[in-house]
Amino acid sequence: MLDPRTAEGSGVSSGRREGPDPPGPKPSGKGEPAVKSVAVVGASGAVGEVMVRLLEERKFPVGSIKFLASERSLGKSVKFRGEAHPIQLLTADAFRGVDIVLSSTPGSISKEFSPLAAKAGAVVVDNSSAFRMDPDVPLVVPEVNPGDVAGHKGIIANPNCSTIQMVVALKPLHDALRIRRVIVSTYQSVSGAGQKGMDELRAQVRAEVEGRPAPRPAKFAHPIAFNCVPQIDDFLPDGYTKEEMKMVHETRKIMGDASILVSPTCVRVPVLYSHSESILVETERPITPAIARDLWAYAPGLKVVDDPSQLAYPMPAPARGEDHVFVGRIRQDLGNPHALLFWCVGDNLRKGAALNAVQIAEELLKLDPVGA
Ligand code: 2RA
Repeated sequence: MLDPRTAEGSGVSSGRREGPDPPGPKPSGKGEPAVKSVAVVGASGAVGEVMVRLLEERKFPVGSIKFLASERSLGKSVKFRGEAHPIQLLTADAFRGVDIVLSSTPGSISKEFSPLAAKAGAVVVDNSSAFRMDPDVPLVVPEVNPGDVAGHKGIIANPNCSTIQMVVALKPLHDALRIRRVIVSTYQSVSGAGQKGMDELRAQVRAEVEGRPAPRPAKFAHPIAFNCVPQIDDFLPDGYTKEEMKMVHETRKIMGDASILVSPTCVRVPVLYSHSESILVETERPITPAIARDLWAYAPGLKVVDDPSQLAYPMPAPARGEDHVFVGRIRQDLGNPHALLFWCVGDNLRKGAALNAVQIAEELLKLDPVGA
């Protein structure tokens, strides 16, 4: 069953069907998941482009695909499996007959269109922040809480990039040692702010190197070239930013534990791709680097790169294009046997966004009766 709603009488049975096939997924062969009708919303954006490449790379069972966007993108086309598909206008009608929607649009667009897609019978994997804290919407990182996918009511939220990579690393520690507190400082690349963020860094670096006055900041509050900006998203009255509070609330929801304390500082750095995080974790049971390494050795989606003698540690540039979250610089806290420090790096456009969304869609396939 792809859609738990079908069990509640929405008209499509979850088992073998009598009579003519309804529109939508078709079995593609014995033992193969049924092919899906897929729509990608926002396919020409920085995350959307990666989503499309991942659907190809991971051989997602796409029966038909369409690419939807606002009027601004009309006239453009998206190449998928060697074929150019013109971008179509994002309307409620465009979701008719679609099984899975992968959406990467600003929250305001998601708020309007994701419920319409769900109403039309699709399951939406929504990359915006619009629904992440909605109690009726699962917030999923497949390495952490894949089971939550089954509780969807038509929309599944993809968490924020800085949260995703952190919880992949925290989950094995929490399961074994119970995390009490996390102190995290992020070093977030400009691609987290989309194509415009990358363009702004490149333009400012070029101007600086050529000795010209740098273009005024537009995407970021201050010049980002040769600088660090300790502000991502808007400030809240208590002095935290929205990005920081995403790390607090989303971590608790994904890990299913509201008692975890998270103390975040989010910083934009002049790096094009991949976010880095310096993390101190405090656990109920004592923790050591050896224990953490053992717990991480078989953690899904995670690789330890930690050999100071070889100057080996995770870094954002080599993490670009990688699916794994990388951890290294693993150290005991100097004064606390219940605390450990480490450095965590992940490609924010891949695991931090597009890959996680496609993995959620893959979890949906598992709910479908195989070859039914
Ligand atoms: C950023 N967290 O890096 C955002 C993207 N989701 O700006």
